[in-house]
Amino acid sequence: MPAQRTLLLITASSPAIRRVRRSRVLNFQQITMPYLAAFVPPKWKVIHIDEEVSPIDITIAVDLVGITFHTPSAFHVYDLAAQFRKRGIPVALGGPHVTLMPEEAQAHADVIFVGEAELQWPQFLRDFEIGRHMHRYCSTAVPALNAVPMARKELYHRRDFTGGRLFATRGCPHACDFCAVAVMYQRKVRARPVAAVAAEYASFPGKVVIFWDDNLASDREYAKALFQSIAPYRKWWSSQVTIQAGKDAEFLEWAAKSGCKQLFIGLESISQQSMNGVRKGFNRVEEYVRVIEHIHEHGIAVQAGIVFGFDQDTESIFIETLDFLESAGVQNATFNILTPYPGTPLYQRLERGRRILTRDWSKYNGREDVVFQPRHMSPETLLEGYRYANQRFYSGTSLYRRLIRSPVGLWWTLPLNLAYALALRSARQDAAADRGELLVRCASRRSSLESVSAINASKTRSTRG
Ligand code: B12
Repeated sequence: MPAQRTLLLITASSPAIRRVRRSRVLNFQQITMPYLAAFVPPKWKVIHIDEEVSPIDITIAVDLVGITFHTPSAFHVYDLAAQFRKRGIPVALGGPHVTLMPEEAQAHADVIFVGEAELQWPQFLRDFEIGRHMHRYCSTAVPALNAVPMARKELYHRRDFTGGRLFATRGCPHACDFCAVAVMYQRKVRARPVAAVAAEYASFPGKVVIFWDDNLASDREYAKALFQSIAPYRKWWSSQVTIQAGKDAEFLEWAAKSGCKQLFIGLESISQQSMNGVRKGFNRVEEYVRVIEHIHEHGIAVQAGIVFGFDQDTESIFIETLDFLESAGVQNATFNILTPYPGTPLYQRLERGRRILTRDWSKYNGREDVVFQPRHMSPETLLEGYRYANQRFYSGTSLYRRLIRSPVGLWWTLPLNLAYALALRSARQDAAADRGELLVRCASRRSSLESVSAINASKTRSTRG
């Protein structure tokens, strides 16, 4: 009988991404490796190292290494791969960056996986066992998800304060030009069978479950059937949807009945021109307030995904966005700096315009660096406006304004906001210490942004008048 082989699966997290994520209270577990492990035949011993939790011992004795990563960790992963390969251990790479940049990744690996790997990963393992694997496995057709296994729970290592995480659907029908998903999944939406998803949902011992779907409301009939079947487990859940879901009363009723406590919605911008400019014109800004109210009426909190730096954004966008979030009583928000991930139409557009400032992928983190030349402001202003938004959102005044306006889920949204405020403060102190600066800069930036906004407001009044 052949000796048992050992496979090391790595969820990569570079120092750059760990720095970015230090202000996040909930550092969510990545599903990918525990899920891919479920496809591995039992004759393999599988070890999973999540770099968010423990460092990698490069001297570990294994037969094969598989690594998943996002763009900001690419260079870090190439270094890791080189160290394993130097020891003669073959390295397989996959994930969004590999799918979007296969030629680059190929140079650093023995084998790469382009696209989804439900069919190719088991095929590769069979090929590897007989010593005849290829160097590139491409998913030529998007896989159906009707018989995929549950992720292996014993391989989750992060303490992310959720009781479980899974996906029900994959893909999104839209083609927003900054989003990697539209390129990776070719806009093909697929769903796992409702019964299989409900069984995985029920199998988590914890009370809080996150659906890591791109858009759980892509197929609203499917979503409603799913909600009906998970309702009896009386857990609480959250997921990502588009604004359209917030208009569908039946969707919201069933979501609420089945334990939905919060929906993450990519509002992206309060500028309609910005939304039109990135092919997300279906986000109708004039509908935002009503949709948010509608979701709140169902007892569901809103987490808004906001992006700054679109071509139509001017300096006033920061203050106007924060004014909006406060007046709409939004409970949570994730702010991002527009980041052109390589392989997306946005990247190609900016590259054609010679506006890409760096190809250092570690700076493609959406939180600490601006990697392109914005149209109506300097990169520094964009970065400081982004910092201002975070600070103001988690300030005592904003917290009061937002949560008093719609006290949905106050018992958990208040502690979560306070935890974020504290985490942000300590991340800011660390970052300022890294840069050898004092914290006073942001305070002075705030007053300068506010005076810009006041000037813009008076300009608007005078043009109207
Ligand atoms: C959930 C999620 C998160 C969660 C958890 C992390 C995670 N990935 O699970 C959180 C909120 C923490 C997060 C953070 C970030 N995310 Co995120 N996230 C997602 C989301 C919505 C789902 C990922 C998922 O679980 N998919 C399900 C699993 C099973 O699929 P998968 O990982 O793609 O793996 C499949 C294949 O890619 C392949 N595969 C992947 N790796 C490997 C490795 C090997 C060896 C093999 C054989 C196969 C293989 O096999 C799998 C089965 O087909 C995706 C959107 C998406 N659909 O991908 C964005 C997405 C991956 N995130 C993205 C980004 C940008 C980020 C952040 C940089 C955001 C930020 N500014 O902080 C950080 C980076 C964090 C990090 N550690 O590097 C981008 C990535 C773009 C890019 N070029 O890298 C995506 C695509 C979103 C988008 N719309 O563009 N994210």
